[in-house]
Formats: sequence, structure tokens, C-alpha cells
Amino acid sequence: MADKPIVYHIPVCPFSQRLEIVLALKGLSEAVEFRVVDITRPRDPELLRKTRGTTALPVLETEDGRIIKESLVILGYIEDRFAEPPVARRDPYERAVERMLIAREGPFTMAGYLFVMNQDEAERPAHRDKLLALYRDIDGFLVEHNPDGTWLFDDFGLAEAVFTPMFMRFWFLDYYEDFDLPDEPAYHRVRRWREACLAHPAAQQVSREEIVKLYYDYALGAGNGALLPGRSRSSFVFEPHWRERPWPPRDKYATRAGDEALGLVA
Ligand SMILES: N[C@@H](CCC(=O)N[C@@H](CS)C(=O)NCC(=O)O)C(=O)O
Repeated sequence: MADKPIVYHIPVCPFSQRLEIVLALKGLSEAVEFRVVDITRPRDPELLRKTRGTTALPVLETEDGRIIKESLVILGYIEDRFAEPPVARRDPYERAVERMLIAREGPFTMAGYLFVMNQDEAERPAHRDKLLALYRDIDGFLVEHNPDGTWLFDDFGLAEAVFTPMFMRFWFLDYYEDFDLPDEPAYHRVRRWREACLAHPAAQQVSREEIVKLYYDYALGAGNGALLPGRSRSSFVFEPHWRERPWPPRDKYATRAGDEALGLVA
């Protein structure tokens, strides 16, 4: 029997970062053991047995070997199990409001990932419009529930822990798609929220440089550590370390850098 829960995770994964943020907010980063999985290698059969064949991470294994999947479900488990200090709202109505915002994370995540993985330049405006519409929707929600504040409520809470890792991953859109929020009133509230989320001390597990370099293959259409044609290494490999690699080319529709240009081979 383990002496604390184990989270199997891919270090740059946004869904795992949600858990790291909530534990950091609670001052309980040591309450869970994080075990790193290399997404570019075949999955350990023992872990596959535990997950009954599914490969998506994070997965939490309790001390007595029971398995919990899905980052939002694991967040709920952490919140219930390590209740003090709370990160989720306690008041039933406020909790419902928090959940309504969190319910938007799936379409938001999907729109950003489909945008970065798009390979058809003619489709760029449609992806941009779709993501902007989702940002406007979040802006409207924040204006409705806390027009003059920064956070959804009075501080960085559960909704912020869910969205911040996505705001960080979407640095790949700034870099590879030249995407930014327009400087228009329809985005002012969500921009204020996003900037405060990005700067919060409990959410500094990854950097823009790390994300831009590791997600290069997503920008060329290959997700989850898959190998692109002509390449022998994924941009998600652990070695060489991302700090030692050059910044990838930004013009993803014109240039497809190989292993050497990306600093993936010695
Ligand atoms: N809905 C899941 C998504 C998890 C997910 O897609 N994780 C990615 C890493 S960021 C993954 O494990 N990819 C590898 C795979 O699916 O085999 C959650 O919220 O936990």
C-alpha cells in the first residue's frame, strides 16, 4: 500500500497542471506523489493494466490501488479528500456559478487545439472566429457575475485552476497563429481575468518557452507525442532538454522543421 495517492502524469500536460495548481493553492503539493510518464514511449504495461487499457493522463491511484481518471473528477476528489483550505466555492449558488463556467472548458480547449493543429491556411479565420466567440461568451459570463472584479469571485479559485493551464497552452496560438484578443470592450473582462490567471504564483509550473517548443508537433498536426513523417523524434521528448533547443519556426504553413533544425538530435 502506498503512503499517499500517486498521480501518473505527462509534465507539460494542462490537465495535470490543474491538479498541481489546486494542490499548490492548498499548500499540499507534497500530499500527492507525481510520477512522470514519457508520452513519446510505449506506455508501461503495468500502468495500462491499472487503467484498463486507456492511455489518457492524468490518472490518480489511491493508496489502496483504486484508479480515478479525468482531471475534473480528480480535482473533485482532491477537494473532497483534502478539504481545508477549500479551493472550490462552498456556497451552493456560488458553486453552481463556478460549475457553469467550468462547463465551458471542454469547447474552449477543443477550439484552441483544433486551431493549433489546423493545416489548411484557408481555415484560419474560421478557427479564429470560433475561439473569439468562446472568449466573448466567457467575457459575458464574468461581466454577469463579477463585472468589476478580476477573478470569478474574490480570488483565484477552482474555475481559475481549470482555465489557467489552457490560457498557458494557448501561447502556442500567439506564436504559431499570431492570435491575440482584440483590444475591444467585448474582451476586456476576460482579458483582465486571463492576465491575472497567467501571473498567479500558484500556476507557474510551465513557461511559454517550454510550451512553444514542446507543442511544435501539434502546430504541424501531430498530437500526443505522435511522430510526423520524416522525423525520428517527437518535440515532446525529454532529451535534449527544451531549454537547449532553438525556438521553432513560427510560420507553420510554410516551414516544416526537421529533427536537426529543432535541436532534437545531438
Ligand atoms: N479529459 C481528459 C484529457 C486528458 C488528456 O487528453 N491527456 C493527454 C495529455 S495532455 C494525454 O494523456 N494524451 C495521451 C493519450 O491520450 O494517450 C482529462 O481532463 O483528464
